Amino acid sequence: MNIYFAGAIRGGRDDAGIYQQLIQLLSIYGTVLTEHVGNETLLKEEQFLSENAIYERDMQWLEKTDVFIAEVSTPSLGVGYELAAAERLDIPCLCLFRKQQYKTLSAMISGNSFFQKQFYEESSELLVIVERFMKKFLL
Ligand code: 6IA
Repeated sequence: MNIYFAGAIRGGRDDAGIYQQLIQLLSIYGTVLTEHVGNETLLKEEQFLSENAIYERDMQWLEKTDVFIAEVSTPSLGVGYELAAAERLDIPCLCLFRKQQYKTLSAMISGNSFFQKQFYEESSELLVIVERFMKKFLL
């Protein structure tokens, strides 16, 4: 199973630790195409790719994606774009949002019934959330 994980890069790296945890959890179920999102070393290697190469590669990965998971607590133009692209391709999407004071999820995500949403407070909740979502796609 090909899994596309999306999380903020230029949007801000405050949640990078959570991305890394999620990628580890998701790796149990299949190939995470976008491992670099949670890995600073792999991200540094991306510096050698042109902006267009990054865009084209990510869009090609989306074409072969079975399941899309986005951590959307840190707002990111790139993640928003990828979510819209995943919706166009009819890929099942789960959006994870950490509840925080003064922060609310964009209505373009929370108001769109195509996207499944899960709200959490602690990263320790993610194991059960991911398990519940992923088991629907296991044969
Ligand atoms: O707008 P953002 O940068 O926050 O968008 C993040 C999202 O777009 C992630 O989910 C990625 O899948 C994708 N994305 C954005 N930038 C990159 C990238 N390198 N490499 C791979 N995917 C990306 C950016 C340059 C890097 C050296 C900082």
